[in-house]
Order: sequence, then C-alpha cells, then structure tokens
Amino acid sequence: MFVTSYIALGSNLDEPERQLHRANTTLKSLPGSHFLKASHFYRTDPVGPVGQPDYVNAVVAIETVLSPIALLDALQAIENDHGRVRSLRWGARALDLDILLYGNEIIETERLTIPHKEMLWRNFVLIPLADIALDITLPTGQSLKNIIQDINGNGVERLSDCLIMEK
Ligand code: A4P
Ligand code: MG
Repeated sequence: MFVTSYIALGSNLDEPERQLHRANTTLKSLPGSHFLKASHFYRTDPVGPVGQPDYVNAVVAIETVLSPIALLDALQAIENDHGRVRSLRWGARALDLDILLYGNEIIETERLTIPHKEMLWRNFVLIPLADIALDITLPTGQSLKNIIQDINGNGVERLSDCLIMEK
C-alpha cells in the first residue's frame, strides 16, 4: 500500500541549489515510489554552529511502498552519493534528507523519529512544507495551517519561481 511521505532537503555546501536539483532527480526514480510534488527552493539562515554558509531548503512529497527504515536507508544512500560526510551535529553538509512525515505514523526508534523532532519550530521546514501540503493534519492532530500561523519568515527567502508538480 502506498503511503504519502514528506521529505525535507537541505544543503549548504558544493552549490546547494544544484545539490537539491540533483536530489530531486534521484528522488523521482526512488524504487517503489512515486514523486508527487516539490516546494519552491528557499535560501535560509543557518541554524546551528556559527560561521557555516547559508542553506538552500525545500520539501518534496512522495508516495511509497518502502517501509520507514527502507526509505531512510534509501535517503542515506542518496546523501552518501552526494559526498555527505557526517561530522559535526547540525554542521555544514552537501545534502541532508530528513523524513518529516510518513503517512499518519508516529515512530520512536533508535534510527527514526517521525514526525521529525525539530520540524515544528523550524521555519525553513514549515514554509516549504506549506507550499505543497497546507491542508494536512499531523499525526499529533495539529493542522499545518494552525502551526504555520505562529511561524515568522525571518531568514527564509524564496529562490525559485515555479513549483514542480507531478502526477
Ligand atoms: N534520524 C532520526 N529520525 C530521522 C528522520 N525523521 N529522518 C536519525 C532522517 N533521519 C532521522 O542524522 C542523524 C541520524 O538521525 C540518522 O542517522 C538517522 O538515523 P544525520 O542526518 O546523519 O545528522 P544531522 O543531520 O547532523 O543531525 P540531525 O539532528 O538530523 O540534524 P538536522 O536536524 O537534520 O539539522 N539550518 C538551516 N537553515 N537549514 C537546514 O537544513 N539543517 C541542519 C541539520 C542544521 N541547520 C540547518 C539545517
Ligand atoms: Mg538529517
């Protein structure tokens, strides 16, 4: 059975916009999955260690038959393919792919926390998510419309002019 999942993309190294375009292309051929929508791209102020470059962030929606762990494995393989080196927590990276939501599931395991643990207070996640999923309700029962009302857009600047809508 297909489950809709939202994936956050972030990059602040090695031409971030190109990293995100390339990641979108790869996500379009993810096994057992259909690519549904992609948000605009946003230039965002870095959160975490100071002195790192600005990020480019986006969110995509897919539907997939992959289990949450199989999806995480596939996303980490894509990150590795983009030359991602895991070092400092929240440090600079060529590509970060986080699973924000997986259907209506709440998951708390060693390798996975879904909904993503930081998503509710990160404007660089919520603003692109709202581009493509403004009407969703989170597994916690909160509507994205309500959550987004309390979010300011400081440090988040839209880069691209057109949404990529597929299917
Ligand atoms: N993990 C648990 N839950 C998930 C999930 N829902 N999706 C585990 C993906 N992974 C999940 O992640 C560490 C481990 O988290 C994984 O092995 C997986 O089992 P990681 O990507 O290797 O390390 P990380 O990204 O450095 O850590 P973390 O805590 O995931 O960082 P974040 O939250 O991704 O933050 N500022 C701006 N403006 N834009 C950004 O995109 N991103 C970060 C990274 C910091 N500052 C930023 C941005
Ligand atoms: Mg991550």
